[in-house]
Amino acid sequence: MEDRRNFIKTSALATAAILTNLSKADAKEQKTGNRLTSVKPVVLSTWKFGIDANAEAWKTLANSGRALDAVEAGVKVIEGNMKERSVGLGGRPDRDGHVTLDACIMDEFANIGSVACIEHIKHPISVARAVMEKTPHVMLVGEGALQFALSQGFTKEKGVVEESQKDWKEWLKTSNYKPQANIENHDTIGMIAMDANGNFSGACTTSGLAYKMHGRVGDSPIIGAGLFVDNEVGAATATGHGEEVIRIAGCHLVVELMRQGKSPQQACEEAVARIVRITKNRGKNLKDIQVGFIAINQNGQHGAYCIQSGFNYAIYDGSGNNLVDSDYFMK
Ligand code: SD4
Repeated sequence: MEDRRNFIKTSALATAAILTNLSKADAKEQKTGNRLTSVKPVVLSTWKFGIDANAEAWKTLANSGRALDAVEAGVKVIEGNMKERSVGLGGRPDRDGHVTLDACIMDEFANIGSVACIEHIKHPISVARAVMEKTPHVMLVGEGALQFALSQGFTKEKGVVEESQKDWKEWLKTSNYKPQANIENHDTIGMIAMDANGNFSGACTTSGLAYKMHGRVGDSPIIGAGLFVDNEVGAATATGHGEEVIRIAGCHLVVELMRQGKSPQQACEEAVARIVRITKNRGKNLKDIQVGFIAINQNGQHGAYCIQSGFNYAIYDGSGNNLVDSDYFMK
């Protein structure tokens, strides 16, 4: 009897100790702004086609898979859709008629991989991942990137899809290069995710701005510009005029602002404000520029902001897969 009483007493004390430790840990989590279980997993991606990409990513996330696998699988859906005119081989060509693709990927360990100006490859994001996992480098471009892809068993696809050819021939009649804000309304796909373990990854892939100069590279394959992940803080990705995103190292800026205590929304707004200031200082017309950022932090909070109306993003969390209109600067 005595033994049993002692056992119960000891058990009760042990349980109390565990509970105390747990609540201390919980309190610490709250205080340090660490991740909360209720918001995991979560995935966000740019534009309306983000809904389809998120749905694919969710299959991995919902099964406690890794964010890295989720984001790669998610953006591949859009890369593989030949009807998309701004991502993958269905994208519009440069002014010389080449479809050149940019993509990058980043994981929770700050592993990074990127390809720029690669041609004839259906899934540049997977080549970027191969650069990350199988080379001593972080970025391969042009012909070298293609040769590497072929050495890894990727297939060389031929030709430009008919619709893009037609658009290009039409464009050649004027050859007027003036990228317009939201004209295609579904641009680059940037995707950021936090998995069930609270780890972040991101992926970004695009055919870039239509009728760009041959060899032009935008922000999308540049770690810190079109995408940035820091497992201690969160993740951000961008869409829009890449030159403007690169000018402020946009996604690195968003993540660093979150590190300093800004919410994802505040961080996206401040990054846009910086582009606005710089654009004005450079005497350029803000009306011609669109840039949108999306971001998440360790608490699963998210934010989005852009220069002008028209940008939207898809978010998939415990409450489903939803398309949201981003708030914007030029009201
Ligand atoms: C680029 N940021 O190549 C990409 C294009 C894009 O909305 O996102 N357009 O500059």
